[in-house]
Amino acid sequence: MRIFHDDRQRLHAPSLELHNGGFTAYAETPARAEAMLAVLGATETPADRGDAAIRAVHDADYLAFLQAAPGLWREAGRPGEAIPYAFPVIGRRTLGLTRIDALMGRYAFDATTPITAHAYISSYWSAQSALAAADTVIGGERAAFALCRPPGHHAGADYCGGYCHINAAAVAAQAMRDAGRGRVAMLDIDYHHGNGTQDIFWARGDVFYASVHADPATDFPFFWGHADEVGDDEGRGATLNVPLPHGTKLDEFRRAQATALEAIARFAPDALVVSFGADTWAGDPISHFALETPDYAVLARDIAACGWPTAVVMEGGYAVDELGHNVASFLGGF
Ligand code: Q9C
Ligand code: ZN
Repeated sequence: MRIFHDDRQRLHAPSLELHNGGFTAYAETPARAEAMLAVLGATETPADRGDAAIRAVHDADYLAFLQAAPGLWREAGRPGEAIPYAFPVIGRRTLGLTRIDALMGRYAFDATTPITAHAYISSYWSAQSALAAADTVIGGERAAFALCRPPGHHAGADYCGGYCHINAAAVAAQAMRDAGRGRVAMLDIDYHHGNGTQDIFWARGDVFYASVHADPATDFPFFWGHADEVGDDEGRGATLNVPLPHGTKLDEFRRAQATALEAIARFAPDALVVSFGADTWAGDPISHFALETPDYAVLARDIAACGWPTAVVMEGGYAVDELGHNVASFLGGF
């Protein structure tokens, strides 16, 4: 399987994150990409397809902000990376504020996603890797892998969060639509619900979003991913959420994924984008499922058996030492 990754995806390297009331080492590190590269072997550098496909998913003012924020932070006299702390929760006007802290809150939904000087460039190349995988699949290959890091599925059209700034999987799905694939499905099997992807396609009937994830009653991102969220307007019925409890093992996860695949099959997609996270692994330091390394091959075989051209986009997975093996197991299943 062709694998796409650009070295610039490893520039973004936040130092700290707010975790359970204190600051701890940032979990989403460049070492994650290095761990995958060490096990997966040869990768290809994606071509630079420009930012039109990124702009097809994200708002222009948000993308301008991502690029400006590190400079505004420095101009405000701040050391280190830009982190928000005040948010205009539902009902507050976003106003025309220009203070960096106001902008940070306006364009983020959590405080765990610093905008470093390299956040945009790393996320841009992560999206280019996803676009290369999408093009490969559109070109006739059965499957391709975008070794995306930073991840993307928590980023919405105009917000960052959950370690994500640009939603590479959504960019890939939209690119497939723009390349003439009439119906595109997305299967998200990261431990966390992909709230950004859900929001982006919430009111659209041409992109089906199905997610299997930890119950947001107990897990991040809390405010999205509940079973009664099904989409709206044209998109009503084109969102499916299957929340699962802590301790979930292969059998239960596989059944939930089968439910998602059956719904996708009824949608009859022309192509599939998989948001794959290995944070469902039993030893993941920030998650609470209990999948084992060989389980990923089982899940991948179930997906591959559906026969849809599939671009796999990397999302989470924070047990760095096992990450490469978990990803290799999954890709091997194709
Ligand atoms: N105290 C992805 O897997 N923070 N993002 C959790 C726990 C956010 C995970 C904090 C986790 C985001 C792509
Ligand atoms: Zn995750």
